[in-house]
Amino acid sequence: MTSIQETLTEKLENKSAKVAVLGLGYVGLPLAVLFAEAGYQVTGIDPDERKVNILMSGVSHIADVPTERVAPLVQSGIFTATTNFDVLQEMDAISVCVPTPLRDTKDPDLTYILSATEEIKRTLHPGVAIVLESTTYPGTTRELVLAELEKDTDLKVGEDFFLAFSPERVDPGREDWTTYNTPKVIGGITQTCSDVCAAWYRQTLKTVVPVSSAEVAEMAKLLENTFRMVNISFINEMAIICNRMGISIWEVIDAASTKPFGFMKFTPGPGIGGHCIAVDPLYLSWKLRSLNYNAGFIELSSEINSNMPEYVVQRVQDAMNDRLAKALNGSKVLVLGVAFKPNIDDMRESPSLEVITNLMAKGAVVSYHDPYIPQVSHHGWALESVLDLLAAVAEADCVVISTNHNSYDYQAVHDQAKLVVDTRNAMGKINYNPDKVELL
Ligand code: SAJ
Repeated sequence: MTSIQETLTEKLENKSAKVAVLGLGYVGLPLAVLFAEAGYQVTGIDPDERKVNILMSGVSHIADVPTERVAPLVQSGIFTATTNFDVLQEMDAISVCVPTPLRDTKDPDLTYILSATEEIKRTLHPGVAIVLESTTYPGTTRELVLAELEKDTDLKVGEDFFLAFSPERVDPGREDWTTYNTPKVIGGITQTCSDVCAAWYRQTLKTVVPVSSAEVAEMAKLLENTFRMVNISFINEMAIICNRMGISIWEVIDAASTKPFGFMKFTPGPGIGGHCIAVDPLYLSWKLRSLNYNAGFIELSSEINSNMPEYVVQRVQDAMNDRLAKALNGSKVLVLGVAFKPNIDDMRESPSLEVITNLMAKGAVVSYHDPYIPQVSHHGWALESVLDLLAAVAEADCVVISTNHNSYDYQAVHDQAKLVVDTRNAMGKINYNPDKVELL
């Protein structure tokens, strides 16, 4: 072990190390607060001055991190936030928690990782541990981040600075599994990188799972979320198959779920939203294309999910035709729930938005309601959530349940509606009239 590695490891273990977290979003802020509560002096860095100012006033902008936890850390000075990346020059440990979205072309957008890497490069010095947390394709840490850090410098990875990947596993809103107690995989560019970075994370998180390389850690996260995406697309296709055979997919799932082993329940819906499951697998298939391997299974799964909004609109059109003898064109359709999953206000990649777009394309007069999202603009249209839900339900020719928030009174919606197309089996919770309810 070099003296630099020894000294840094000691500072990380006795908490005298100065820690920086780049990116103060739903991943970075919980981690920054945990580091500070563990006793490190923590500097959160984010280019968004609004976020920094809110935090420096002792207020949290992230629901999972109560203000009551942030305020004392700011008041004591153990946690500070800034937009100034120069502070990296004094840091001993840096956790990079920046977004990795998709471009409109569905290709990875690595601009945030690249700009964070440039700032770290600009301030790189001996004796610093760097952990990338942002979900990305296998090889990013080595081929992109390390390659940039090693340019025009005598500093050596694994000797002077230590670089690892540790996939974030934050599920916003979840209370049982948190940043603290969710096992944390971590893999370094070299063994010494793994050792130093794991020693750092072990001081703060409940369970650290070292793996042999950054690539294993990068791939583990993609396996986790591609597994989920593929299984959701599978159950979506099973829903289409069951509908063609006049069998209730919901009853079939309930029956299959009685198997105590060898089965895992997923439920169909209007598609996949969110910034994880809808995005992460496409990072993998993009990387594989560069290796001249077509990940047919992933591409097909993504295609099935992308087609679900159109399938839902077809089911609406058929239900109105069969049950109301009404054309979709010119009819009033109310969509319930535009968030990408129940009980949250996040509508990134939400399939509900595509359902609305496709309904409008068929000439429907579309309105929506979502208790968490007051207004939406998407692909050339803009709507505000209706204010009087039940009045809107009564006025609509068809109500589409797209995201099944718990706060809805589904019995009241059912009783007021002429026709309900339910993509989430929300009506399964009540004694519904099958003459006016069409389940996916
Ligand atoms: N969905 C279905 N059917 C299902 C499950 C989900 O249609 O059976 C849809 C949801 O409606 C949503 C999308 O898929 O539109 C994604 O849902 P999600 O439950 O996977 O929620 P996310 O996107 O918040 O996923 C996060 C992920 N966490 C991380 O990446 C760290 C994922 O790995 C978790 O498994 C997931 O939360 C979770 O289990 O809640």
